[in-house]
Amino acid sequence: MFDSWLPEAASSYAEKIDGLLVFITVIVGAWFLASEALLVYLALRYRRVEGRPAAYIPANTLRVMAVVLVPCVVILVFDLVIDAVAAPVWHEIKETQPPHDALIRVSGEQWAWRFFYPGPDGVLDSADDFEVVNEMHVPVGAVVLFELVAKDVLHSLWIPALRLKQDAVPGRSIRGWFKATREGRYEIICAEICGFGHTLMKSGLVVENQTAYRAWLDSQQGTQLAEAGHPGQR
Ligand SMILES: [Cu+2]
Repeated sequence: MFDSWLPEAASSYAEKIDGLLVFITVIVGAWFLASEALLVYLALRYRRVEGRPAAYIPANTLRVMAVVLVPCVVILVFDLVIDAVAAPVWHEIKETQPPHDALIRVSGEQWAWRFFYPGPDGVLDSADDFEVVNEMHVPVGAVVLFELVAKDVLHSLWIPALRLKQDAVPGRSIRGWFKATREGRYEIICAEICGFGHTLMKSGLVVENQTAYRAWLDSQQGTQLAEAGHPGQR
């Protein structure tokens, strides 16, 4: 039911995240409705009545204390249930790193995303690296390992279709992974207010088949080598 309100799910772990969202929404939603209903009932039931003085009820018996303690225990139990259900998902996404097919360094700056590709040697910070601004290409069905950095202030890499959000912190290189499962073009947004141009800090994620991805890689490498060879013409 709630799934249709969410953006298209385009990663291997998107459905698990959506499942957690629905699970937590149902539990919290039920509590919200129950507590608001009780609030309205009590406000009406014990409203001011002429001639009925307000009563002072000290919480010195277990029966009275139970009014607070029982809901606290129930909430704690639900909290632990949510933790238990969410922990395996967290472990899979954040604490394990499947073997990767592609490596990309993602850099947030005021106000753009920059993507560094390792080039044919597969190693970053080598001579054949190339960079792209505001558009990341990845092959569909491939595990992408990303190294997330920030050049100036805090940013947050948010790709709603992948259900991926990760803060980018200056001075740190944070690793993560995703596997895009559907071809298409998706939004990359900055989810951390990072200054005047924050709302303009949007990029595209292009998920494409191997052939198109190879062709794109070749075109980028060709362009950048040509540019490097003719610096005077830029
Ligand atoms: Cu930002």
